[in-house]
Amino acid sequence: MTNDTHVPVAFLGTGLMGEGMAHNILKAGYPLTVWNRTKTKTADLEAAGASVAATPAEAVREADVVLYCLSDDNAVEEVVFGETGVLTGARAGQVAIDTSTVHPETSRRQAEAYGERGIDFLDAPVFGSKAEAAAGELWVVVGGRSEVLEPVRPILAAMSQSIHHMGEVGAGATMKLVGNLVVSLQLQALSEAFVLAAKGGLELPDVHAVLSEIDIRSPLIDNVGQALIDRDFTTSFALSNLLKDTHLISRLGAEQGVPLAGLDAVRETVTAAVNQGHGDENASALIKAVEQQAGVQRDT
Ligand code: NA7
Repeated sequence: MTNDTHVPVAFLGTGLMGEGMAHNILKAGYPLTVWNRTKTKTADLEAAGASVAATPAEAVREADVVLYCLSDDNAVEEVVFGETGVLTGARAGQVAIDTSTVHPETSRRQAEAYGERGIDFLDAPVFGSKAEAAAGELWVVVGGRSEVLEPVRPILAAMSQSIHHMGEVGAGATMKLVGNLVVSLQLQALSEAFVLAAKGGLELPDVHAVLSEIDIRSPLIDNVGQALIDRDFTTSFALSNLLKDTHLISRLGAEQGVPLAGLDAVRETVTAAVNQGHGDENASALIKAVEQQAGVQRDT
């Protein structure tokens, strides 16, 4: 159905990630209705041609495909299951796609509620942050049936550079938490390495040059490493969202009987940095907790 760009789409949650995703769906030619709790965040989309709805229920009423990108499980609870939520406006035949990072159980619960109303569901969280969302270069990991995914693939393709079908509903959410386990550990490793290097008398640009070249190099080391040198903590993925993810990963680990000692350490660091007041800064601000623990004084 959706190779046809006349298919009406609704997008809910136009935060750092959602705004870019919605813009790219609009650019691809789909008629788009958007909704966000904080109204100011839909102004640019409206100027670009999107319709703005007053409630999630109103936003989804005329749509064939409904996407959302919300902070966490609680936000999904309110926007999907709430009083004027998606489920109160949705109708049989629609496809709902949750791109938020949530627990796989939240995906399964949504699939069940939608299924009772004849609505198909995919969990389709995304890798990448604000820049990749704006550029339409996210990486999507999907849980759900192929027959549901294939018709909406062009819509997901409008906002991404690749789409990975991981299995049943919940498999996309599980893959996202597995990926963010690695992200968390890399951020912690890079932070500890920089603090140790600086206290050990090395120049950070020299350290970065080595880490960016040797056989452990990664885009995260390249980009976050440079931002740490510049002390640039502009938010593209908020530290508060990383804290939320460490809790989700811990819960998944406990449920699956997998001890995650590295992740436990990251969660403590992130919690300390959030308690220092850095929750709205970029996730890389977790280095500020490592610095404090190491007795390093910094102005920024
Ligand atoms: P942002 O920029 O913090 O955006 C979060 C969005 O979720 C934003 O639209 C919020 O609305 C919305 N939100 C949060 N809580 C609620 C409730 N309770 N009700 C309605 N809407 C809500 O985060 P990102 O865009 O970086 O991340 C989104 C997801 O992708 C997240 O799962 C990440 O881990 C990955 P607001 O504008 O605050 O009114």
